[in-house]
Amino acid sequence: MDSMKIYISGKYFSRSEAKVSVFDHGFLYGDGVFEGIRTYDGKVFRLRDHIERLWESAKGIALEIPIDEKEMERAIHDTLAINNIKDGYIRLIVTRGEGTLGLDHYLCHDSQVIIIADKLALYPRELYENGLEIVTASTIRVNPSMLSPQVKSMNYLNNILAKIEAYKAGCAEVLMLNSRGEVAECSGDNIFIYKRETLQTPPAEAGILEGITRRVVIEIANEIGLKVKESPMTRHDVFTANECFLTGSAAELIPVVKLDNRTIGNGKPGEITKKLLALFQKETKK
Ligand code: PXG
Repeated sequence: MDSMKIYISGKYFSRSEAKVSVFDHGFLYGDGVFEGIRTYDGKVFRLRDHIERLWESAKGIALEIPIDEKEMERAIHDTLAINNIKDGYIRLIVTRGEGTLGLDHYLCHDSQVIIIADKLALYPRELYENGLEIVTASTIRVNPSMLSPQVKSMNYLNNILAKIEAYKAGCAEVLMLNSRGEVAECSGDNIFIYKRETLQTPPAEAGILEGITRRVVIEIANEIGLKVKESPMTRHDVFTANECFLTGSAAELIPVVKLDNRTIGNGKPGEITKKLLALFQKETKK
């Protein structure tokens, strides 16, 4: 669709004209940060949280975002308006900018701010109705002492390598363990289980991206008096759970019914999962 208008550092470009330099370290090294955000009926969901996370990611890699938060918010709303998108997906990207072929970040200039507003590409409806089957990746989630998974950086190769394993296994998502062998998260979603009247999800220390959807689900669970535990989990906990689901801005909540070909609970999307999804969707309409 070439009617799409993409924001690049204050100007709008058609899809075919939206380009950055091949000397941008975002391109050369994945040196930059991003966010993926949903908009529902013209309202950007948890925009403050996403902006805060973007600024934190940037701080984590010593990248200065060339505009301030207010300006970013304005640019996001303008991009949505120009593209006439009320329900959709927003991708924010901030690159390190043009530099030399060397690694030196301090030689880079002209950091680019990019905003893409698009229609949603969701998991097929039948996966929400029947639940996902996932497999465990042999690709270990990057250790936080090497590169923090809290930094939503433009280098997603760790997650892509895991996603390739999902594809090879005929699955839409894949479970990633951390270097201690504990459950971390999926390639682009956080994971929850429900067992013994308790909702459980791996803590930040497991080496995860602390998803904004994850946070909202925890808030909702607290509001309805559901016990929530953020504590280390193993595959055993998933195998023996009554319910399992994934969370992410694009997916919202999606049920998981099999891990490594082993049935979770009764093999159908669980009641708590469905209830939380309904409450989450209510939250997006507020
Ligand atoms: N973990 C990882 C590693 C992620 O990349 C999430 C969890 C969920 O976070 P939020 O804040 O969205 O609840 C993500 C989400 C996409 C897409 O197009 C999503 C992500 C990354 C790349 C693509 O859905 N991140």
